[in-house]
Amino acid sequence: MTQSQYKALSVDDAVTYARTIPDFFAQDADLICEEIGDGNLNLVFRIKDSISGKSLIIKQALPYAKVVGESWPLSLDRARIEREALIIQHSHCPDLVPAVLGGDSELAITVMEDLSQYTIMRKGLIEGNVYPGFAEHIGRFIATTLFFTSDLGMNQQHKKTQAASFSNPDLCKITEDLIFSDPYRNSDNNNFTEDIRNETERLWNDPELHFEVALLREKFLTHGEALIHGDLHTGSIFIREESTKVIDPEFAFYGPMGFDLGAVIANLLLNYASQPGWSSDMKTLEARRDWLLSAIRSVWEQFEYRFRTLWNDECQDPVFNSTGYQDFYIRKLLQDSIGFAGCKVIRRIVGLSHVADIDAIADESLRHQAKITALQIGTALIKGGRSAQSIEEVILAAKTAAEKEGVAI
Ligand code: SR1
Ligand code: MG
Repeated sequence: MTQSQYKALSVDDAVTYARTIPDFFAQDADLICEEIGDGNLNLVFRIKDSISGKSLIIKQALPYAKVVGESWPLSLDRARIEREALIIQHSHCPDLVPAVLGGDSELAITVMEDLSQYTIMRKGLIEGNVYPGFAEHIGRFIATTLFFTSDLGMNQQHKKTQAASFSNPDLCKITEDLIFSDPYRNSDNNNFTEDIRNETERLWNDPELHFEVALLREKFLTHGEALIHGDLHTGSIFIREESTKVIDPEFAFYGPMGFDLGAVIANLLLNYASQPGWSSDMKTLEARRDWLLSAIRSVWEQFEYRFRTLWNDECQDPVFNSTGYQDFYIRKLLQDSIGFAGCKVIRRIVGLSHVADIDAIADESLRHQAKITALQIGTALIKGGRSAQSIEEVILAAKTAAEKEGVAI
């Protein structure tokens, strides 16, 4: 099939395609299909055998951003990038990434394992669930996938070839605009409520903040350290108590490692800021917030432990074992992660694309307060990231913002 034969699948087309996956459904299986995509960019079909219950997912990229419409064209090559990233990530962490069962680059399709027995982590956190295995899982995912796709852990000539094949300009441009530009100026892309206009305009008129954002934007544009997931928020994580699966790496490219860690930290902080809107009493609020802060600490510690172990055992380049270099690198990663986390918090409050943790809070004053708390945390992280020495500085920024909250639950 040539590119011109691309067409958006109907549910019937999805069933027909599902039947071509070798050794999956019986030839005479009665297959039922629903389109379940609720994200910003793609179609997602679940195809299920009505008798055995066996199922798979077909994800298809649309040639434009679904959230905006056809006026925002997007390359279909992101489906290939997502599929190839999933395959690489699954090869490093088979228990943490769904298996790819097939795909077609011209139709912009990836066929993968169905995870319908899992919950999207954002929803689970809003419901007040805690996940004891999460920090180990996500710390290991980030450390392992980044280490083995970086100059530390893979052949450096092969890395250059791989980086070229993961050039992802359209999706990177979304991030460059929505995360590293629009929130800091009066852009038509922004999407904020009038009750936070003063705080938003303060973001537009803060030279110290703009300087730090420029440094982070430069890192995102130029530091091809590893094959990063590129959009590792809690909507890209399927979870249940004992298991975690990372999905949706369509924003994958060779970028700065701290961007993935920052995304996870930011989304735990957004939930932290939102908790007065979801907790029924002060005791519940305190317990949930304590868990979220200890999860942030543990994600960093698990990441650091895994990354250092891989470095000590598997580093491909003897020069990188020079005394002090590993410590220097890890500190820089922590600082980058904190700065990126700050940018990723702020974009979800004033930028185009928001999160349900904040926007779905029913009580107007608690919703307002959650936005203020998030903006305070985000600003503190961006301004403090470059000098940070410990993950405790993130915890302190969150607690400091929470202490200023005025509205009681
Ligand atoms: C137009 S896409 C908006 C956002 O959705 C994705 O999940 C990314 O986070 C992107 O920035
Ligand atoms: Mg996504």
